[in-house]
Amino acid sequence: MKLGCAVSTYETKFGPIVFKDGNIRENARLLEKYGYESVDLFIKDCGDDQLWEYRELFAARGIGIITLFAIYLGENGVTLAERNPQLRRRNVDMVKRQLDKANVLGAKGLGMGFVRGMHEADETEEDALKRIAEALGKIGEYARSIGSCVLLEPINRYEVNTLNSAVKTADFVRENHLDGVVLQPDMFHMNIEDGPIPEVLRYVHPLIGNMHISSSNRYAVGNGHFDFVPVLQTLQELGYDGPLTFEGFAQDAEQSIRQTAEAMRRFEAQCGA
Ligand code: LER
Ligand code: MN
Repeated sequence: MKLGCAVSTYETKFGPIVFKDGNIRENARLLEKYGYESVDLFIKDCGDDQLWEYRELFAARGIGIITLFAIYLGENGVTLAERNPQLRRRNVDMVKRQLDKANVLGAKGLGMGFVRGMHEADETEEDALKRIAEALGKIGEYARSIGSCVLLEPINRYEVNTLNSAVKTADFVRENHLDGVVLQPDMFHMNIEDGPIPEVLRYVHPLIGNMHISSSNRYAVGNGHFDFVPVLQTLQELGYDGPLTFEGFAQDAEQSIRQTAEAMRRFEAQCGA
């Protein structure tokens, strides 16, 4: 089992990032201490030198980078659902530049959360999905050409109004033949939007590129009522050996990563692996 964790390189208030103080040197030390092997990294706009520094800082602790999140794009109104074709083309190019940054970091790929965008009040989700599919077609193709990928995350209805469930998102990727786009299912969102998690994981396989884990209440694993054993058993059956990345709320980040690691190892042992 490969554990990962959501980390911000800058001080942030964005809810579910475990380490939000931007003190990544200390964060990397703690992650190594509790046996974490990777991070999903939330960055601000920065140059290649800075990206190399991040990469080496984590690598020195044996920690790889899986998903690069550039949420500042979304905060600046960059979305793939943009209605103006000229602006949408500009946004596609901006997202492609983030894929270049993901490569500098040695990351698996670029996370696609809020940047996909929303449908507006006078249109349906399907209308916006046509624009998002067209944009992701180009971005996915570019990702493949540089050996990267887009990790598209189903996000619940209270945060965004497109691609809420993992099942719908898998259908969207398959129906639009979005090569270079994989899924980043997040158990917190799946709990709201999908059916039984093991069944849904079977449905979306082999598109899973990274998994976000937390408790059902989005705190450290072990606080809520998710049944992790059948989830882990299913992932094993499917041959998924990618990261299980803790993304959630944490009043005390060290205590939360310790608890999550201990709980996950306990659940893994119960799987009889
Ligand atoms: C947001 O709720 C989330 O789960 C993130 O991974 C996406 O930015
Ligand atoms: Mn997530």
